[in-house]
Amino acid sequence: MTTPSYRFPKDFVWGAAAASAQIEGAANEDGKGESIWDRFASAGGHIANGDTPETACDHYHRYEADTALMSDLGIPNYRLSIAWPRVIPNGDGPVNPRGLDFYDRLIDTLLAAGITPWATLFHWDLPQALEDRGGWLVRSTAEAFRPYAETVVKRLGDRVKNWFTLNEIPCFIGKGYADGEFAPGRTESARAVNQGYHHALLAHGYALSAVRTYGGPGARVGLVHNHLPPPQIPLIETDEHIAAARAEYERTNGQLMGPLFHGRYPEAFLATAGDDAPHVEVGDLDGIAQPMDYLGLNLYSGDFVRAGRNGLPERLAFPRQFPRGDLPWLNLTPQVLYWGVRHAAEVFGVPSFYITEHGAALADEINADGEIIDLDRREVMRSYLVELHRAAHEGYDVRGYFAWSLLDNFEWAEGYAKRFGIVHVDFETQKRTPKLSAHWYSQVIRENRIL
Ligand code: GBH
Repeated sequence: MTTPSYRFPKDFVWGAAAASAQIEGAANEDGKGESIWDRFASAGGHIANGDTPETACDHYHRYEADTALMSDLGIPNYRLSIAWPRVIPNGDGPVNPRGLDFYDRLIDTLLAAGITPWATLFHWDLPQALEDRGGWLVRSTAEAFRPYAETVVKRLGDRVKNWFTLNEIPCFIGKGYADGEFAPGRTESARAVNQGYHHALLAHGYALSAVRTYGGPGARVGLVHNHLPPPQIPLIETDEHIAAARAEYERTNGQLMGPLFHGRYPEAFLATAGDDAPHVEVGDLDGIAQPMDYLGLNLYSGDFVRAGRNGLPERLAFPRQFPRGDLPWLNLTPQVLYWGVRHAAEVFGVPSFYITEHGAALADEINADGEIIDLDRREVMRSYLVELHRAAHEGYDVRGYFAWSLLDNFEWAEGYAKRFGIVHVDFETQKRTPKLSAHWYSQVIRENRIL
């Protein structure tokens, strides 16, 4: 007998991920304040089919059953997020004890089921009250994040040991304040947006300090990063195309990864930004560059890049029939799981990683027996995991993978029509049905290898 192939490292962390605004519902219950996504939805015209996060998966009331479901599937780790407006309804005012109590109950329920919680402090649901005072474009929002993070870590830190500060700065700043596709739907100047990026970095540093100060023994913390534009996959793995892809990766990630991992904005970024560069106060970069324990990466799709004419990096357009999921940007490019890790390690010296999200929106169909045989999603997950295995095999310190998402959920501006879950949700009845991908994933976890 030969050794089975595609084994993952011992202690590899397998999990599923979700986010508060996408699953909880109970948008106005138990003292929760309004979030920018509640406002964005009620304003109308921004979200497909007029959908809102008001009820979502009703996880706020169904967390016990959802935990039992995870436990039945053998999912040992769960990445959740805490809703800032549930905990501090006005963003920087008094704490809402009932909001904190919910997370307390949730964490206890998870732990009792043997599931390890991984908590993200901010996954886009900014309190509307803070947006009314300027949102991420003003420094006071980052200042308000500090006491919020401290409150949460003090309350849950005896049981939550794995923390993420912010989810995807390029998304909530870029899409929220530059192109206006996401809440709060603003389209501001480059100068203002760069300042917003800086405030988000600052908030990350404050949250990191909160975990270091109040997290107790064994607490660990990192940021969840994503790439806009998508990570660069060399067209063919030759030295020259790899160099082109790497150069483009460095150029497009320097604004965040420079401050985080080198303690400064890269010269190239400052030269390009010119007068639009952010204003930085003394001490800011020290806080931002405090060492993290790991970097989380959300990786869905990449771009192919080659060394073009003049040796300059050139991004290739995707053919019309290139395989993709149920969203225009969701090009199925498994190599992104390898290159997303390798570029970050090579260019910015990032030492260790979790894949905090990967998954696919697909047009699932329920068969006559009520099953969802999502052969497509399973194949996508499988092919991406092969590339993650390759990264681990080559010695990159990839410690875990979280499937996005546990449940079909409120997919932001796409509403409920785009389904990322490994568990199907009927939004009329709230019935949960694990898809084939969930049953398959459960077996992958059990055997710690790709099947
Ligand atoms: C993640 O965002 C979120 O963390 C999660 O909440 C969400 O549900 C999930 O992924 C699925 O979308 O064509 O170059 O403009 C990922 C959001 C959306 C980021 C698409 C980059 C556009 C690439 N991504 N996106 S581009």
